[in-house]
Amino acid sequence: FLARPQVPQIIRAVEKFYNPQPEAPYKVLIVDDSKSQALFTEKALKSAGMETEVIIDPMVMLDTMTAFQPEIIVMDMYMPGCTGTELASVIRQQPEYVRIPIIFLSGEEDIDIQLNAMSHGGDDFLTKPVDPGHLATTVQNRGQRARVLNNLIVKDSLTGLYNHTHILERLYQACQQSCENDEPLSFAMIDIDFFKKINDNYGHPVGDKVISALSLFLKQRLRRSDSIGRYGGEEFAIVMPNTKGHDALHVMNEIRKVFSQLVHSTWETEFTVSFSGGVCEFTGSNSEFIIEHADEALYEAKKQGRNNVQL
Ligand code: GH3
Ligand code: MG
Ligand code: MG
Ligand code: MG
Repeated sequence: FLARPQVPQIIRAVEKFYNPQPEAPYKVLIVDDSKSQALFTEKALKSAGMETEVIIDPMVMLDTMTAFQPEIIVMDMYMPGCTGTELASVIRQQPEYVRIPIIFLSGEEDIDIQLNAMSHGGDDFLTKPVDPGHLATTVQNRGQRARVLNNLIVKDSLTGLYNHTHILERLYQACQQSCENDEPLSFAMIDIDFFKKINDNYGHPVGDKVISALSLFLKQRLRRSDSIGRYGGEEFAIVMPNTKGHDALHVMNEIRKVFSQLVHSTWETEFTVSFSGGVCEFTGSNSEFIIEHADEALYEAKKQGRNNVQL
């Protein structure tokens, strides 16, 4: 092991709120025109703890992918209307699906056909009849790597929150959903108060611990349907689907009150930290300015003396 640099001070607030979520089951889409084969595959994957969705008509593939958002695809080769190879080519043309592992499961034994399928985007080619354990392990391994890779791409390494790019993607998707379903949506920006002083007084590693502590606190206090991102250094962005502006303001104020009372401690001293926030409700007509409006509300909160949230 390489020795990691020791952080001289420890902020206990971080450990106190450390509560990792259990890993969600892998979501696997099974595409097979044979019902009995699809059932066999489904049983093998479900008994390994995975969540599955089966389609026997390849024509509904893309719609099902949008709705189900699979992490792995297990696909037959020969189906009415098209081949697995053709389907894989179509999937790989969608930028958002480039990283999804595609595992072919077919009776096709011709190696040239198998290699051709893989050259069109397949990651593995398993031949029927397949051992259920072999199938489940292949899917599990592919899913695990895809998740690790995806986390590296969408998450911030210090906090585990979504990174700047991905929280904006989440906001964009939430705005679309809000319009389609005519549901409310709120967006909040928060910024730690006088953070420069924390760095100056206690050092950057302690500043980092405060950022982590607030991240964990937000994860614990917000709903699973909310998306939390690290927008920049000590700034966070929160997307709250199905939430009216006044409710978002209330939630953020409750979180702010409790957080500002937490005592952070180093070996030498104890201190408290607050944040300010700005909330904006999405209305459809303000879609281009939602970030600016939340930012303006945040600026107002700072102007009002900090440790408060404005709508
Ligand atoms: P205000 O209440 O007006 O927000 O004051 P502030 O001191 O928090 O605001 P300012 O934006 O001036 O300072 C933010 C500081 O955050 C500056 C930068 O050095 C520090 N910072 C940014 N990213 C990180 C980080 O990842 N870790 C640490 N420790 N500090 C960071
Ligand atoms: Mg078939
Ligand atoms: Mg700032
Ligand atoms: Mg600040």
